[in-house]
Order: sequence, then structure tokens, then C-alpha cells
Amino acid sequence: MTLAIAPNDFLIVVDVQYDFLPGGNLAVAHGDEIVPLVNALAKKFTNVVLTQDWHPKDHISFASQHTGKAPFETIELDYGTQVLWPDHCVWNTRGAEISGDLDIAHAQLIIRKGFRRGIDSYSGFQEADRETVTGLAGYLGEREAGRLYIVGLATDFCVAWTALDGAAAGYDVTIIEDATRAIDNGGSLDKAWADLAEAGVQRIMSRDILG
Ligand code: VGL
Ligand code: ZN
Repeated sequence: MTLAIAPNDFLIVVDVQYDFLPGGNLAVAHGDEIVPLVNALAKKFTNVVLTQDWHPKDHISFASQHTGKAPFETIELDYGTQVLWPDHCVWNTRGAEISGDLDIAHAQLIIRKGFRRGIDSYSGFQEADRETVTGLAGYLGEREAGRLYIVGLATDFCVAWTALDGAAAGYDVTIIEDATRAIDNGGSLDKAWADLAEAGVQRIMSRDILG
């Protein structure tokens, strides 16, 4: 039994950018393996939205901005605990570009996030202060979106946060698990799946759609 995708369902392709792919500055292990699946899945959807992590070079999430701090350590900011990352997805660099191996000409919108120096943004909906919005909820509302299906990088950060915010906005949200790969830093992947289950986000495999 394959799942039927409705004409108003949306596929959200999260952060398939060179810096998250092998050889990139914040490479997600095996991240490149999802690309053929994402391309095949996208053909089943009328509506596809992409997100793009897009940081100024002095972004607050970069360990390089905090004396004595190394990547993957954390700091406390006004809005809460922030994981520090290697410099990545700096705007107008190749690492920030969406992979040229994605073959989704019919993608309709690219949401950039994390472009304010002082606020990180994993979610495609809301930045890490949980106040600043990207406009995606408004867009999906005006487009009268049905279900949201989410793929991309990384499962435990931008995919999970996007899915949680989609569910909080009232959408029926499904993560297509084998079309994601995780960073998995300090138990982050197990925690993400637990949070997602609690929020009612569904978890399927690409074969459930592709057959
Ligand atoms: C991401 C860490 C920092 C992601 C983005 O796309 O999951 N992770 N910025
Ligand atoms: Zn980032």
C-alpha cells in the first residue's frame, strides 16, 4: 500500500546545502545518500518548498565567535541554550548553496533562515528566540496547504524543529525518515524522535510513498 499524496500536500526539503553534505563545513554523515530519494519523492508532489540555512559570517551560532569555545559545545544566550557550530552556510559562499544534485525545478519557494546575526534558526517556521517568524506559516496558510512531509538535513536539528513547528501550527506532519540524515551530537537524535513522537509527528519510509 502506497500513501496517496494530495494536490495540496507539501514536501518541505530542509537544508540540502553543500556545507551539510560530505566535504562541507558541517557535513552530516551520509547526507548525500538522501539526494536521489528526495528527487524521487519530489516528483510525487505538486508543491515543494526548500529551506536554506543562511548566516552572516559573524553569526552567533559559530564557535569562532566565542573565545575559548569549540564546535559542539554550548553557551547560554538570551533565548536559551545554543549549540555552537563550525562556521557554515555563510551567505554567498558555495557551502550555503543548495546542492546542484537536487532535481526539483518545480520547487515554489525557498525560505532562508538564520540570517540575523544574533539569532539562530533551525526551524523553517520560527527562529530560535521562538518569536521571530520566517513567514512560512503564512505562506502555507494562503496556499491552503494540506499535509506536510519533511525530508532533508539534519534529522535532529532543522528537520525536527521544522516538523515540531509545523505540528504546533496545526498541520498533519510526517517525516520521511530515510530521506533524512542526522548530526547526532550528545543524544540529540534520540531526543528529537522522542519529542517528535510526543508532538504527534508521523514517521514513514520513502517506500511508503514511492512503492
Ligand atoms: C543545521 C546546525 C546548524 C541543520 C543548521 O540544518 O540541521 N544544524 N545549522
Ligand atoms: Zn546553521
